[in-house]
Amino acid sequence: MEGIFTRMGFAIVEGPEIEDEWHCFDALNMPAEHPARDMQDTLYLAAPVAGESGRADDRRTMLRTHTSSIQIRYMQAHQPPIRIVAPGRVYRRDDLDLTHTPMFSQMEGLAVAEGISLADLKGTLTAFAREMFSPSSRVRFRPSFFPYTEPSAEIDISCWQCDGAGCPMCKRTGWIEIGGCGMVHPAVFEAVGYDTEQCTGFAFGIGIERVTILRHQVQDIRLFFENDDSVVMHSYQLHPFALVKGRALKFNGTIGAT
Ligand code: 2U9
Repeated sequence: MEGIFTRMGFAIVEGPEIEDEWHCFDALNMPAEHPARDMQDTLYLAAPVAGESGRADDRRTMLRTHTSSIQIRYMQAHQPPIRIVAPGRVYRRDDLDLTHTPMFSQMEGLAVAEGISLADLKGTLTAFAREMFSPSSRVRFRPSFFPYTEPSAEIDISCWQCDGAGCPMCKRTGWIEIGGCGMVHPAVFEAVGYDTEQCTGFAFGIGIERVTILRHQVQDIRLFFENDDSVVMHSYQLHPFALVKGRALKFNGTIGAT
């Protein structure tokens, strides 16, 4: 995923997993008591930790619920034009099942400049889908709501198994949801001090495990975190430079062998 976006001119940016509420919620148009915060309930630390800025008021209390907080930090430090993707682990209160874990990974993208439009967003996501899934992929936007984008949409990709005809993989709909997106809400630009008359931007979020599950027909999201040898070795076969416990494993050709 990083390769596809860097080839389109996006820089990769990372940031802290322990965050403060302002970077995770307030700056993204989710003030205290906003109902959207309920859906992003997370783990709070018993005692705040000091942020790397060293400022006395830089106290971090929670695990980030999305990597948008990275992009808020990046905008505070850089003026437009910007084009970044922010991959990383995020945390949400969620019950474990086949498709949900309280920790998962996402990649969010953000492009801000004068004249950026919804057409740029759709073109970028279509180019991503054609490299990631199939050269004949099409992208569909389904209207949705997020406090930090307006308008907002869910991103559907035409099913790469049946090319939209309908099959078990797409539950006979012809479409597969991979994330959400929209045009950045002006309140977000105001929070970071950008001129809302000068610039517009698009943003998107894609679940990394979700993309992997779909591409490789993984049956259960928990397999990614259980450290089962056969899964680890199989992933290594797919990605020969995969690191396990900090060292590269050599694959001897037999899935399941260590
Ligand atoms: C900034 C402003 C807006 C990022 C966005 C989504 C919609 C979204 C989900 C996809 C699957 C999270 O991993 S997931 O569960 N994300 O639906 N994310 S718009 O919007 C931003 C980001 C940064 C400054």
